Amino acid sequence: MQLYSYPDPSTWPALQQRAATAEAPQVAARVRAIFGQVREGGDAALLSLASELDKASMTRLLVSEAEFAAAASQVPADLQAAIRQARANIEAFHAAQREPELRVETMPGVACSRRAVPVQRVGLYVPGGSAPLFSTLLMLGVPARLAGCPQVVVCTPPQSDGTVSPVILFVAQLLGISTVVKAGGAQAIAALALGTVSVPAVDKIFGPGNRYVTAAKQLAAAEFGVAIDMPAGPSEVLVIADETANAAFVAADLLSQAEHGPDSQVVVLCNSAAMLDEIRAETTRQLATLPRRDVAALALENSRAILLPDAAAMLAFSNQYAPEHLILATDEADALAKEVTNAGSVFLGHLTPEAVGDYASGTNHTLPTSGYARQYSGVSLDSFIRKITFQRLSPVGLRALGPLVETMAEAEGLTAHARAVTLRLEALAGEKTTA
Ligand code: HSO
Ligand code: ZN
Repeated sequence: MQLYSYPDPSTWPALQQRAATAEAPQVAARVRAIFGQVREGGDAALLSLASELDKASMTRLLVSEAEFAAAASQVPADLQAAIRQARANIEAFHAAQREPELRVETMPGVACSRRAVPVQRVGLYVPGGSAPLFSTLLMLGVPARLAGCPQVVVCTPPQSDGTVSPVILFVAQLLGISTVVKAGGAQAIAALALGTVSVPAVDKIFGPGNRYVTAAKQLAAAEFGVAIDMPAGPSEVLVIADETANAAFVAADLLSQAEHGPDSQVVVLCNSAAMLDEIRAETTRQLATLPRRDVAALALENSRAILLPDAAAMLAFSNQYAPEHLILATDEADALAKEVTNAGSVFLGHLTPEAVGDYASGTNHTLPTSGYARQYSGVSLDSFIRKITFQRLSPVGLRALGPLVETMAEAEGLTAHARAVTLRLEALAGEKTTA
């Protein structure tokens, strides 16, 4: 971890930079080619890409009923119990996000309302690779189910033996999701955007992935009319620690982000030189004991430990950086939390590691990275619904509002708009009825 002592605020933007993605043009070209292959070849292209890229030889893409049936027995009882509690917590937090239908009479006889309607077809991407993240299926599948999305399609890369992790299948079953496609990478996103015989096309694609998946989601959004949850980059954490922090806890938090991948971003801010030294020493010590220490060590090479004068400076830095995860490792966490303006999800106090939000506290772990916390929220129930507005005018409403709309339409030179009102007002005038 690089150490910076009291950097001048003019140098902060450089310290807040995320690692550049230099290979972007090649990635985009490769992704475009894969979209072409999937468009041309459909299921056959997906099978041949699985054999080429995942080293998995398969004859069918969809997980079969027999595979689902065999899954639960391969998941240890304690893991099943943990997953059930996590699911209950995520469900409780997301169910509470439901809003009642909104009804407002803006003028007498002018009734406006707004109703939430689920996105009809959603695709959930669950990364596989070195560590299949079944927790991501919980984080996406629970709100998709609560929102009532009629079609939920999961894509996840096959392991080299052509199977999908039983834990992922266990979670899918728990959530009542029966369409699980063995496809990963850009080809999975292409299939969800374009549709194939086995993979239904969807309206919105969710989920994290490597840079090919990310580029594919961007292409799907830009050219194929599919919505995506949010732009995504490597996972990141920023910890604000003061002299009340526990160095071992902070180090463990930094490493839990670092172990995700070599491009993970880890930043720690501290107003005490002694505490920051301890945190760095503790990080080095704990790193050596991690099975994924090679990955974490690479991430730490690009990570920063920054000494700042006080809490105000640390908050100002963090708000500028807009971290995906923000940990407030201080006795003053509640007071500092009030000043947070840019962050994906915030972890308060010494007993709240990011890990609890990653799995089971109830908040969502699909969060904006790369500074997008300035503009975007994390995934929530809202991500799976649209709000449709309705209005109805009574005769009283039309008589009151109609003339105003005629005036406005004429002022914009839009005669047909005015006429759509005038004809109705005339019809009302011709009727004997009042009201
Ligand atoms: N920290 C990751 C989520 C995750 N952690 C999944 C463990 N499993 C991105 O928010
Ligand atoms: Zn994590």
